[in-house]
Amino acid sequence: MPSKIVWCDGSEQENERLAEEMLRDGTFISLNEQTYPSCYLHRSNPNDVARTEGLTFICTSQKTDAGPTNNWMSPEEAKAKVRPLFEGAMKGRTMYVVPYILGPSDSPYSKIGVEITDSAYVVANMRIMSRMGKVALERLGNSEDFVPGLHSLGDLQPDRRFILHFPEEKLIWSVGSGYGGNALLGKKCFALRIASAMARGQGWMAEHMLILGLEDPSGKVTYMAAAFPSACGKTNLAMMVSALEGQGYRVWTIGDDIAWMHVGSDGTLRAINPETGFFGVAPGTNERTNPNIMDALHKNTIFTNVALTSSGEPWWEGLNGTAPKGITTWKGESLSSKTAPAAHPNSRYTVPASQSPSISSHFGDPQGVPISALIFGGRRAMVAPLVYESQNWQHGVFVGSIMASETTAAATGAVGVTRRDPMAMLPFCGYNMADYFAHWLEMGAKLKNPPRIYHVNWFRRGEDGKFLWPGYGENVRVLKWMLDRIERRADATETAIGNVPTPESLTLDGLSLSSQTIRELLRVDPNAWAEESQAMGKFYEKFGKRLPEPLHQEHQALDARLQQSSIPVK
Ligand code: OXD
Ligand code: MN
Repeated sequence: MPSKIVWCDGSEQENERLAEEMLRDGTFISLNEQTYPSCYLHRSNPNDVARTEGLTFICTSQKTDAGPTNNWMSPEEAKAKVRPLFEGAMKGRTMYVVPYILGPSDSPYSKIGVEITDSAYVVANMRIMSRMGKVALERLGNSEDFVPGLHSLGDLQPDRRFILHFPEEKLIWSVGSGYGGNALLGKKCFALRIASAMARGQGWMAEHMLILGLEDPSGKVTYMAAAFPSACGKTNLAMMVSALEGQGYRVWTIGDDIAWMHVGSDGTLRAINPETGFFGVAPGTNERTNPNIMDALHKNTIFTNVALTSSGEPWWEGLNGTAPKGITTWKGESLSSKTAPAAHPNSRYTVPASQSPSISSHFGDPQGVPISALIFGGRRAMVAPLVYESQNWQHGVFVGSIMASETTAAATGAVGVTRRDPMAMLPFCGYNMADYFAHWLEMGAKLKNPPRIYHVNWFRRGEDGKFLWPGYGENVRVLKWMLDRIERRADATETAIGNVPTPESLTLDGLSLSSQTIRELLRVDPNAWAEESQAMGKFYEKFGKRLPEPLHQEHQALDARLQQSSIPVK
């Protein structure tokens, strides 16, 4: 029952009109016109600052099709429960109809969605994150082939908040939240949860992966896609200023969060980025950790839940020293020890990808880019070495399936707890994860030259609790090792878990790491891994008989190798 309906065309004029309306009603706060032109701050409801996985449901007719790692409701139950929350929800508000394309407008791999929302903030974000408006309607024409998404802010009460996915009818309902992944339905809801289910049926892959190109001194670019859980540095890695630029190694960005991958006519795995913007975590972002995004953020950017300086500039912890005097927190209060931190730990920027100096010339390539390496990674203080290489596709799928990471502020819940997060898809897989593993295994068989699969960990800590690896721009050294493996120029030591670099095969010149630190970074401790293997076994048990047999075999093989290499515990 909205009082007004607006069909969004995605034009500049429409965007300006919406921004003016939001400035008037307080949804947007303007930022410093000189240093941040066309940038705005939005403060969300304090109870609505991150994805709410506990309120996110996969609604399939059979519970087992959602699997043991998803919340489930039957479609009938879900609709009966949530429909009343939509009744009259838009009374007195404007309803926006937001058509959008995920993927390049002229790509055969792209898909169309239409989001209906009563949030102008959502419209403004969707315009940055996708190809929105007229271009989508034109591509859609008379076709009915689009994913409908219904969104309303409702009353923003967590007990009346639901994010529902109906993969069987390709439909999304979300009510009670205005936060990113809960409300920008093109992102996690469509591009990952619904798309992963579609991809399984249609023989492609929708993954929680960044896409980057590593240019070598000859100018050749090798493309890699990498899956990390939320807030583990995907954006920083995708946009990295390479520490080896002087030696001719450069990183180009295709995407920072989602990869849609198809088998190309030449048998290679080809990836497109369905999005057109970056919805990144602000805290910790600075000139050292991500100079490219710092460059990009100074125009046409929406900041959400960051702090505000007295000169009208955005600020967050980790930007530059301590908070400047007179700063206002993300809640609009003055900063004190009681109101700290100034920016919410999951505060975000929404910025057009085209504004990054690192953007690849193949960003909008309708055929996508050919992927030579897939990288899995997590945040692990211990156990996982800096990098290791799987033996083959099947072993690589096993490595992805046993991924684990310490939780971050990107989702509500405890921070810093180790949880198993296969392929970084735990919160995003729209069907039974055991079937998802089976789909991965099947995809390998379709590829003529499957990408090599790696695992990395930038977060290993020494006995003093400090990070052993400098990270950020130095991570290019690890990417270079992968490239050298692909080109068969780098050595590795075979261990129980996979191939680990020999210290000499890594390019470490210019870094002052002691040989002991390097040894510790690369160390595979069979006893720690034996414990890890038990945790994997527990996780696998959840899936019962549905877990593909090849993964059981890989797990047993790992145990056998660990036993051979184990050091007796005193
Ligand atoms: C994201 C997330 O916002 O993964 O990309 O939470
Ligand atoms: Mn993400």
